[in-house]
Amino acid sequence: MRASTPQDVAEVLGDATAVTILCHVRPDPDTIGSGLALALGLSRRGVDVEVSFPGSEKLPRSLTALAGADLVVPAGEVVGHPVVVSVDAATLGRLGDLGAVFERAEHNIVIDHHVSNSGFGELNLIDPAADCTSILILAVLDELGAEIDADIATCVYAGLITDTGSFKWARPESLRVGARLLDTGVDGAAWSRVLLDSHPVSWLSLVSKVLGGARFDANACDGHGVIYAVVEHDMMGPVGWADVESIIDVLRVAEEAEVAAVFKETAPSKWAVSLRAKDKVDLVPLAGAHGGGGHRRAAGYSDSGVVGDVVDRFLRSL
Ligand SMILES: [Mn+2]
Repeated sequence: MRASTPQDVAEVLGDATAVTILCHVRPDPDTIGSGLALALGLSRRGVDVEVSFPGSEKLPRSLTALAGADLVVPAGEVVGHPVVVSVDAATLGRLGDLGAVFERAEHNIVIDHHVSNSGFGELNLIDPAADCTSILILAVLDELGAEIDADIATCVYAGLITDTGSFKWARPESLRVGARLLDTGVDGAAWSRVLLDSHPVSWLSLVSKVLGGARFDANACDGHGVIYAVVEHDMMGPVGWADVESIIDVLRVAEEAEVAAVFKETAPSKWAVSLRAKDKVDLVPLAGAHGGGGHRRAAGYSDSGVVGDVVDRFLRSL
């Protein structure tokens, strides 16, 4: 795979008249922020743009207030333009049914920052040194000469603050970009609250139930310790999946555990497993052994079956 540069991508997008932008399944603020920032930049050049993500779920409420959210179309209504861009998806599988739209494009482009991304596009702008995909989108927009106003900057900022955990593990470049974005007029305090610090009251009782059932295994992972918890489908009640995604951030504070895992039953017997590590364990091969991927300290995979088997398969693989 030849690595593509922001210039390479800008060259193709600069000539495009219609572009489809695909975000990953169960979209997070980085994939949606990336998609919308690029969509806004392109539509202002007169490009016909559609943004979508696989599945029938709605866009999480916290993301609907981003500028450009009106450019999102349901997966079933995607036209599939000649140029298709995948943003923040580590594999073609993360695009679900929309993977077919990606594959049949005249030109397809992958923009991502997951180290496990093998490069499944014709152009592959993949930079594991970037804290988020949206920072790579900003580089492409700069190459296109797009004006980065507060609307576009807010979309980029959404990916930046969430993928760096409010800049907790941000690299210097991310802080410089963050300052540049805030200078355009992004309301950083409001978006931090909306994207990172807001959950319904029902989330609190779900978290208390899930954490109450958490298990700690001090011997797992060569004695580094693992903590894990399970969110069964019927426990979720009114809590949406986007709120469930953040439970791992509560669980991973356990200081005796190097690795934290949350098993989320997204549909009966269908599981999404989120993994976090501190500094000793590389999660990429661990998630990879289960068909998933991600980053060294944050990764995930899918599994199916009864909860006991899914958890056992995980524990045996450590
Ligand atoms: Mn990301």
